Amino acid sequence: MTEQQHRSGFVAIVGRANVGKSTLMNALIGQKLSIVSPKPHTTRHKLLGVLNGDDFQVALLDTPGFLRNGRDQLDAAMSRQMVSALADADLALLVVEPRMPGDVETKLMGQLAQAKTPTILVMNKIDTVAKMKLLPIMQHYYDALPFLEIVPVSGLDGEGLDTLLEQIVGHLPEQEAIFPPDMLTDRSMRFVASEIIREKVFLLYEQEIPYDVAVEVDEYAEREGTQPDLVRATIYVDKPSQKQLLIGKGGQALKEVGTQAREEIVEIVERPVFVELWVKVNPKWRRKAGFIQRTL
Ligand SMILES: Nc1nc2c(ncn2[C@@H]2O[C@H](COP(=O)(O)OP(=O)(O)OP(=O)(O)O)[C@@H](O)[C@H]2O)c(=O)[nH]1
Ligand SMILES: [Mg+2]
Repeated sequence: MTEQQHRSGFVAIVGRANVGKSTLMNALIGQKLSIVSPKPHTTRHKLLGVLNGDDFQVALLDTPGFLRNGRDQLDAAMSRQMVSALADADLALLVVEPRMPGDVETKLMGQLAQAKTPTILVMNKIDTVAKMKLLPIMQHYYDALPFLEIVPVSGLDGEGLDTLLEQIVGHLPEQEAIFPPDMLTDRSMRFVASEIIREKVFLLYEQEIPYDVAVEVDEYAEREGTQPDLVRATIYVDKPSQKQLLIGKGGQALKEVGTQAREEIVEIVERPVFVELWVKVNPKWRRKAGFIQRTL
C-alpha cells in the first residue's frame, strides 16, 4: 500500500461584501466561527479557521468584503486585513454570486493575477438561481482568469462543498500540518464573544448603527461550578443619539442584544454565562487608528 501524502496550507477567502464568505468558512469548518448577517461589511477581521482531515489540514482565512475606496481608518484597516490574508495564502478562494462579474470582481481578479495567487473561483448561492443560468457565467469567468477550478456551491444548504474541499486539498502543497490538530482558531473566547455581540447589533439594528458600532470585551472571567462566567463588554457608538437608539425604551433593545449574545456564548462554552453590556459614545472612532487597532 502506498502511503498518501499529507497536504496543508493557508487558503484566503476573498470577494465582494455579502457574497457569503463567512457562511462558506463556517460550512467548511462545520461550526459557526465567523459572524454572518444579511448586511454587507459584517466581517472586519481576518479570521483563521482550521479544518483537519486524515491526510490534510486546511487553514482557512476569512476576510472582510473588498473595499475599493476606503473612507476612513476602519475601511483602511479592513482592506489591510484582506491584503495580509492574501500575502500568507498558498491558495485563494474568490467567492462570487452567480452573476456576471462587476467592477469589484474585475478589480480582485486583476490583483490575484498580478500576485500570481493560485485561485479557485467559488460560485456561491447557487440555490438562488436556475442551474442553466450558471454555465454562461462560468464561461465568462474562465475567459477572464485562468482559475484552477470553478466550483458552484451553496454555503447555505451545503451543495458542492465536498467537491470544493477536494479541490482545495488537491491544490495545497505536500507538507505536514501547520497547526496542532485540536486547534480550531487562533482567536480567544474574548474575541469570539465581542464578535457575537457585534453580530447581534448587525442583526437587530438598521441603517448606520451597525457600521458605527465597535465592541470591546473589558472582562471575560471564567468561573467555577454553578457560578456563571462573566462577560463584561462595551459597545462604542459614534453619536449620543445612537446610544439612545441602541439602548432603546427602558433598555429593552440592549437587553435583547445581551440575551441573544449570551445564548450563543453558552452554546460554545457549555456553561452558564452572564453578559453585562455598557454603551459609550466615542465620536468619530472610525477615524481613530489607535482605537481601531485596539478593537480589531
Ligand atoms: N441563499 C443563500 N444565501 C447565502 C448563501 N451564503 C450566504 N448567504 C447569505 O448571504 C448573506 C451574507 O452572508 P455572509 O456570510 O455574512 O457574507 P460575507 O461575504 O461574509 O459578507 P461580509 O463579511 O459582509 O463581506 C447572509 O444573509 C447569508 O445568510 C447561500 O449559499 N445561499
Ligand atoms: Mg463575512
